[in-house]
Amino acid sequence: MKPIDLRSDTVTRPTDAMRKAMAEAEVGDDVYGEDPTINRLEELGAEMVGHEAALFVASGTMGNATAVLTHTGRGDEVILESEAHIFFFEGGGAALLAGCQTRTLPGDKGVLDPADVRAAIRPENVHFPRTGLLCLENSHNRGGGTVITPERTRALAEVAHEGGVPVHLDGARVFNAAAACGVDVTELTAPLDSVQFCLSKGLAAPVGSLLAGSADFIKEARRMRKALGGGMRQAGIIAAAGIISLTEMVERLPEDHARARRLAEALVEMEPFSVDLDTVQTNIIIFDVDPAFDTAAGLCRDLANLGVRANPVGPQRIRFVTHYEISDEDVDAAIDCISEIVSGAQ
Ligand code: TLP
Repeated sequence: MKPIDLRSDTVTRPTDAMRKAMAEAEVGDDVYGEDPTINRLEELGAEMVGHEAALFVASGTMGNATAVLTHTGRGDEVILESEAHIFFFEGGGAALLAGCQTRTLPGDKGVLDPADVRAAIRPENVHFPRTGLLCLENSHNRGGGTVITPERTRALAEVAHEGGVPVHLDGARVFNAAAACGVDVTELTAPLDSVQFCLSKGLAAPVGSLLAGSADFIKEARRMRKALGGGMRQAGIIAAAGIISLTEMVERLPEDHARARRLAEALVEMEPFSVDLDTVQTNIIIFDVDPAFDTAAGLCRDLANLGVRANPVGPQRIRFVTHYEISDEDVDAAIDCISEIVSGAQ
């Protein structure tokens, strides 16, 4: 059996069209602004998310770090949802690189309440840090791929802007979120001051993310990217794959969502697992394993022995992610493997 890799949508390999585009890419020195393929990708990306300009960066983490650095000053406070990727999984970059402290607020399945954000924005007072930035995450990874709707996005932007605070979106999977809401992605991105979105998750490029915002913001972000060592040269070679991501890979995302749903519905039927189907809105499934049955690590080991790879995200919690290398047959085979383990243990 071919291995079924549900660890992440980052595991996808470039498509044949991407490899061809990469081999044929026209390139130049991007630090001089002379890589035509990067320029094309940046223009296309900015236009798609409804912003003036965009910057090609090596990763989602670099895009988020560049955004935090560009928006804030030392000692500022950054408001984040308490399970946000920027807070949880990015090496403390906001503190390490931007000298910011983080203020986390619990969300409902990863989604912040505008009233909580309003209450967390610091008034002017010599004792307080300045609230420098609000970061949102759509879809929300640790929330289970949950979505912030266009209405909630606008409401959150409004309270932040009323308090003079810019808003950055960690939109690593924002095209998944838009597909789930059935809206153009601009509904989720245009009301915000900057957005980072990944080409190398569900969109299957080998490398890269884009950071989008106003022309002035991106001009400054370009300096920050350089300071982070992210000024690349003939990187049109990789940007070429990103253009295919945006032109060919966005439309198929609902297939991944349907497969995630099917997998989640099968898990719900199995005694040792609990999954909140309300959270299964995109291509991520997070579910809990009854400790009387096994630990998350133990079940992942048993699954790996049967050719299904998955990551524990807590002692009793596992994440599955669907992507373009997971077919309907793979979903069936994964369900069979899980059933086999469950029935073997009884
Ligand atoms: N997430 C990865 C791991 O880091 C957990 C994954 O497998 O899901 N924002 C969000 C919401 C993300 O999920 C990720 C990657 C990033 C940012 C960072 O992107 P990269 O890995 O390109 O730095």
